[in-house]
Amino acid sequence: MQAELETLYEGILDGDMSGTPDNVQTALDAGLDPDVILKEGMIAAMGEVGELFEEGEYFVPEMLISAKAMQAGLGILRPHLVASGVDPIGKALLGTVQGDMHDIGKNLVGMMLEGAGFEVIDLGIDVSPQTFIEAINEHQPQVMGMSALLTTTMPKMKVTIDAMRDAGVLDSVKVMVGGAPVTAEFAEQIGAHGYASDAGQAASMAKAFVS
Ligand code: B1M
Repeated sequence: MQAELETLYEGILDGDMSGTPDNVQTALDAGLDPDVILKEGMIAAMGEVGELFEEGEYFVPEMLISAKAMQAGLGILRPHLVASGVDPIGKALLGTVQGDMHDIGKNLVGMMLEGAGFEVIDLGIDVSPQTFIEAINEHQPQVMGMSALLTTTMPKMKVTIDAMRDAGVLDSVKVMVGGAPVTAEFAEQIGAHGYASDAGQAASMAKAFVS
């Protein structure tokens, strides 16, 4: 791994909140592709954080400070992932499902959607089915994205879709789902219109939905 990426990776692993933005900037200054910085330097580091948690070497506080370091670094990377000055091609509603506090992947999806020209309404984390429905009625988006990182919160995607159907709003919006435990098969089973494995794919899918 290139030295700049390695420093960035290690910094996120160590939860270095103040150093990570500088490490991202150094990698950019070295001419590294923002996508490589994101995937190989940052997302890969969070993957190792997860492994260390599973092995009992990291606990929730370590996961949390690594996540904060990652978020701080994303602040520097954001303008390089998001195009500016583009007229919106549609509205996209986004949220992490009820009971789930993970938002880094969702935030990345939001950035990529903005980069693809969408106006993004991000409802945040722990979003109840009712909140999604109220936001659909208020904002009339063409696309809605739900994120879940826990096997225990994935079922909330189905609960939300069922509630949307009952409220009569499912036909007005294309629903895509994603997050580490989510699969294409699961998406089909719960009646989502699409599944995306990463933020880039989510943006391409959303574009296809509105074209
Ligand atoms: Co959590 N956590 N966590 N955690 N955490 C995982 C998910 C876990 C896999 C760790 C592990 O055991 N290996 C595990 C889940 C196990 C399972 O369900 N099978 C886990 C656990 C158990 C927990 C707690 C229960 C721990 C506890 O309290 N005992 C707890 C739950 C809290 C809750 O939500 N109710 C918890 C808490 C936390 C923190 C708060 C400390 C923190 C989150 C902070 C934050 O998000 N602001 C945290 C973190 C950081 C992780 C790991 C280490 C990293 C997640 C991450 O940000 N990855 C994670 C381990 C792992 O994922 N390997 C873990 C980087 C991010 C870019 O990837 O979100 O997958 P990801 O997004 C990807 C794709 O999935 C996709 O695009 C992104 C890439 O471009 N994507 C979408 C995501 N959403 C999408 C939506 C789309 C399309 C694509 O369309 C709409």
